Amino acid sequence: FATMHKRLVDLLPETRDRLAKIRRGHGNKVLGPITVEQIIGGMRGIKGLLTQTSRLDAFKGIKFRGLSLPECQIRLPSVRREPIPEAMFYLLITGEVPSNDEAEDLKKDIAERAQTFPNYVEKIVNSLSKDLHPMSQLSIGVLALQNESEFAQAIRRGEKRGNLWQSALEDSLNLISRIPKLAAMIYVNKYRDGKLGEIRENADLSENFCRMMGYHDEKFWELMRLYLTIHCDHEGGNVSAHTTHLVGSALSDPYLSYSAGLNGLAGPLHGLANQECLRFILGMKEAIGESPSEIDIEKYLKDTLAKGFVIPGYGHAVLRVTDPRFVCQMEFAQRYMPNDVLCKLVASLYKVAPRVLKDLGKVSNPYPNVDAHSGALLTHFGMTEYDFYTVLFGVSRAIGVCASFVWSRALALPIIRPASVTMENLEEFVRKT
Ligand code: CMX
Repeated sequence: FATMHKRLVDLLPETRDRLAKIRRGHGNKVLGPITVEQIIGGMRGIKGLLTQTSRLDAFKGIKFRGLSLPECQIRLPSVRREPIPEAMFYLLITGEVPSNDEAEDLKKDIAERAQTFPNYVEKIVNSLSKDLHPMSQLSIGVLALQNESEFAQAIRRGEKRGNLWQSALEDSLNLISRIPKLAAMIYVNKYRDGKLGEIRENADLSENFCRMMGYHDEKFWELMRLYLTIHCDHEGGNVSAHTTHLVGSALSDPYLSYSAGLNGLAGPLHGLANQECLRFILGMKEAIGESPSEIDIEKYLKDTLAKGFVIPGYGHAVLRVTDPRFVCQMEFAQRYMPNDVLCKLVASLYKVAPRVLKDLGKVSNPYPNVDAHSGALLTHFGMTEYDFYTVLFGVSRAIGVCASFVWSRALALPIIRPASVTMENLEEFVRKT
């Protein structure tokens, strides 16, 4: 990773200087008001975090270091059509599109690190009950890797704050290279015969991840590249990124921080929606058949809502349009599997669900999010074990939150400690205004 490391060293003084200038010259300026509704309503729209790696626009969707998803697909080094995950990490860390050589250099480094998976973690993961949810297993595995943390050692020996980004980067590269094996172990232990597939020295992270899980179809490796690209980062306020950032601000190392982030990702309103979507599509197929009419779908959705359930894969806390991450999965489906029954059902649902949700009159965004499509694509290639899907999300999200972690330490961001108010405080405020 020598080239990426060198680039980061070059970028540091200039980036630190930019932030210092903003702080010195404009620290007192007001960026926006905070309403009572925002305090009660999950801090929606409050700009309170500094995240370098990506920015989410409510109408245009995610931009990774200023590049939209389609731009990443075109510009980042790729195998076949989709970017390799290593290239995405390079982009998120440096803000620059790597050359093929630069991406290759990082790919080699990550592949080498993947070979050094600690034995004791293997033993811990292999000893876990198969009944334990794969996300709990992943979080335990990442926590167990913490014994390897160079960041924790640097803290113990009193390393200067300004230098901590170096060990943060080391830990991040180790975590990103080892988490696919951890996830693959969980997969083969829970759903297969416990034996990991062989990996290739020259393969990218996606191909080797799929090989370890026992998938040998090149199109599946390509789907995994797409999956790992679109789930890696979604600016700083989502639960998994925010949690990782919050825990990291206490100078907990990347393993402690990301294990906490994974626990947030495992929530049904966040990453777990991934598995719920496929369950929903399968339930719908069971109830109204493989090619239902729009009227049948509408009735099914209304019945679901009447029972008090949400429509998984629809809605978003920030987005107000169809998620571009949904769109590129739909394009993948149209390109490779135009006749797939589940993908067709996803497309039919997309024609009806926004209208039904709009009619409720309370849903801020009635359009599909990233989770609405992935299950149907994975099922097409034989990955039907939907309670594993959020683990794939977890493998991908490590790329974004680790890049942010490195920058948070490089910029020596302080411990996060917002203030809270009591209901009496709010009532007093309301009386006075
Ligand atoms: N189906 C039914 N009702 C929905 C809904 C959906 N898909 N999306 C929102 N609503 C409802 C909310 O439950 C809320 O109802 P109440 O006021 O009765 O509690 C109301 O509409 C307003 O909510 P909102 O402002 O539109 O949405 P939030 O910002 O509060 O929540 C989200 C966003 C994603 C949690 C929500 O849309 C949802 O529950 N969606 C389904 C689960 C899902 O797909 N999650 C994955 C998110 C993707 C990610 O993690 O990145």
